[in-house]
Amino acid sequence: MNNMTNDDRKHHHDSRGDQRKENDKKNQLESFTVDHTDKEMRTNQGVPVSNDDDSLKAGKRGPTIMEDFHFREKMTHFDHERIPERVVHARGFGAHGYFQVYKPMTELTSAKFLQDPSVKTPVFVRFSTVVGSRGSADTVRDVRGFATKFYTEDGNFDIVGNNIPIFFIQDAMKFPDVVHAIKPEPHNEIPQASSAHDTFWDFVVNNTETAHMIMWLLSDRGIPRSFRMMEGFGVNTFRFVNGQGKARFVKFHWKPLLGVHSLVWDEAQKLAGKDPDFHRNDLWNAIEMGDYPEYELGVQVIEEDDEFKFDFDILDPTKFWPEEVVPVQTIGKLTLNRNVDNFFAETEQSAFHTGNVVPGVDFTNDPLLQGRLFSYLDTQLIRLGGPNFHEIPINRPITPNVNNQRDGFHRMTINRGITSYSVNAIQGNSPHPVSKSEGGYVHYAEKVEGVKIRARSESFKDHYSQATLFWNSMSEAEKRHIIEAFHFEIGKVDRPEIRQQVVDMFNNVDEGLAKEIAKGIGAKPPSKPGGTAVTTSSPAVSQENTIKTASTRKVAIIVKDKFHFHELKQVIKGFKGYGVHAELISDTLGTVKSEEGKEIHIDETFTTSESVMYDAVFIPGGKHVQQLLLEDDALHFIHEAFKHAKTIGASNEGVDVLANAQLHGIAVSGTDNSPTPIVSKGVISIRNAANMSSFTNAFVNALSKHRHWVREKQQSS
Ligand code: HDD
Repeated sequence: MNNMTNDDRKHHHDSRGDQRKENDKKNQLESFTVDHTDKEMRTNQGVPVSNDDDSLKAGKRGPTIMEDFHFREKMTHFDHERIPERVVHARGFGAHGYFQVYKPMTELTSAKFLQDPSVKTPVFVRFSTVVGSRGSADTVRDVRGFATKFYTEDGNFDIVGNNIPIFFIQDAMKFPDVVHAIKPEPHNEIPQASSAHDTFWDFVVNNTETAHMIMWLLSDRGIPRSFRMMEGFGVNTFRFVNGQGKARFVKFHWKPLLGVHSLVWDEAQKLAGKDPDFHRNDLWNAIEMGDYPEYELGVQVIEEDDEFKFDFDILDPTKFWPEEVVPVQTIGKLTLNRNVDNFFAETEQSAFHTGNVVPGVDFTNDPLLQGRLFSYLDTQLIRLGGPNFHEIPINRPITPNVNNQRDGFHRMTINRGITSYSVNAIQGNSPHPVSKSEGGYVHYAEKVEGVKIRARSESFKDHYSQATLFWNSMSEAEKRHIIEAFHFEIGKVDRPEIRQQVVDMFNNVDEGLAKEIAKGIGAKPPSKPGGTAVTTSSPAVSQENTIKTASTRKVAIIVKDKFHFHELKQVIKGFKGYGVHAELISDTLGTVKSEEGKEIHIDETFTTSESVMYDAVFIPGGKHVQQLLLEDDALHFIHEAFKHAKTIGASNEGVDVLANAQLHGIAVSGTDNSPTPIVSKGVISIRNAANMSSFTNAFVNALSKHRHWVREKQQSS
């Protein structure tokens, strides 16, 4: 190395930089990974084990003896194998991937991972629900966590975000309060994973800064279709700082390439019982099948000089920056392409922290963020059992951590050398800090002055304007869903006075909304005119305007013996071309035989699955229809899919099943043998099966719309 020229050094450095890519974290994790296939069993002390089934006893029917070190070791480890769940976001699911920036972001930030489009920065993401315990269900109404750890060459950078761009409260001081209110009530620990109970709504009506967040929580955003189909937001306002030291305010966004889509409430509740792991399964299977979820990283940037130019305080975490006012620039893409090897070791032990930033990213005085900067580090000390959790493989940066910190529970590193203090002369003051120009993290030199005071800024006092803005931005269907969510949530509140207070509080958002809420919960309509002066909307927040695609959606195909093979085959082939997946459902597993005598394998049965697990349903023609017409399970399947506004299709005799199901307000194809399918509010039917491609195209087109809300309207009217 001593003979290296400067150019050599640069080259050496660059090529190391190139290697430090996507696989750096994977390789690091692999050095900790073990696989016991074909290995002989040994104790934790490495002693070969001769019998793992029987404890050591004084006689075959006698008591176990103390000297059975193998039994004691095995049992002790088992007795201690649980750790505390996260105090919030206990239930989560993680995956690995990588991030690539589209172009150098040098003007905005010096963050190294945002400079070189050829570098793939390894990433670990953990999605979560907030309120429920580790074993609760995925599809409950809740905010979803979207926490991302970038393993950059300058250390770990975490965006610890949610799928909603704002928060319940403005000051971290109130975080324990909102969490105590929303968690199960303390006397009986009921209800699990739900905000629909008295203490939460008592908190809401007595803390009106929650109004805006409640609107989002009760909107479709509270029940995502998939982790792959939700946005992520850093929520808090951060700073980007460039190489010249110029700082700007920034908000982070994740935008899913599959668009933002949600379940309907009835479906979400049923899924919570039928498949409590619905979102886990969805993410795991998508990655296993190579449908890698992708999200673009967006940033909204506000110049320091413009800090006070908005009609909201840009540091208030109960406010978002409407995209129409502050555009989102997409600057790179995250791809999730690898499932974990071990849930506990990776997902459960992952520890995120808003304070994990790298040079080029800094904080603001957002009072929620300020409190978070304390909480995340603190909470890991109890959850992960001490100060060395950064040494747990999933949490290790891919850069070395070199400092004078020593000892503590579960220390893994063996630090050589006798100095663990600074300044020292014995080891030449190693390790030594590096200056800003050498890459050392230096906090942005924001000028701060003020008297010590426990108070809220006047500029945080408006609790309703953006709640109205959000309401104004909703489509008719989204508004209807919000009202129905209020009816459910408040319908579960026992105290009538709280129910009335909810009506009165949300009258401040919109009078029409308050009146509708009142109707469903036995409360009085608001007694005075309501609403705010806001008449504008932010179309970007309506899911109606999101990306729509059928790609990766899942269709249930119902078949019994004597279906038409050629119809099924053509449709499945057509689906494949669009990236749509199909599963075959019948009343037993095994195989069914087509009219042509071909056998196909069944994936699920009416016992193991339900329409709520699919995006759409299709019934091919054939004599099997005669039996399907008598099958309650098949009709139930179709009715539920219909109720949940899903795409439904049938060909040939299959159409008889739809006709028999009496789908309200729907036209299906008659016996005229028309070559074009009939498309009626998301129900597609064709009798002429000579060419199934026009049917498949119409079906996939309907599927890409996600749901056909117009049906809900006719059901409720
Ligand atoms: Fe938090 C976990 C997101 C406010 C304190 N939070 C946690 C996780 C996410 C968020 C995604 C789970 C991370 C993981 O997967 O391990 N939290 C947010 C967002 C907030 C927010 C977007 C609003 C902007 N949080 C917030 C406040 C505090 C906390 C105001 C306290 C002052 N959050 C925590 C915590 C948790 C946590 C207690 C529990 C487990 C953990 O940190 O590791 O520290």
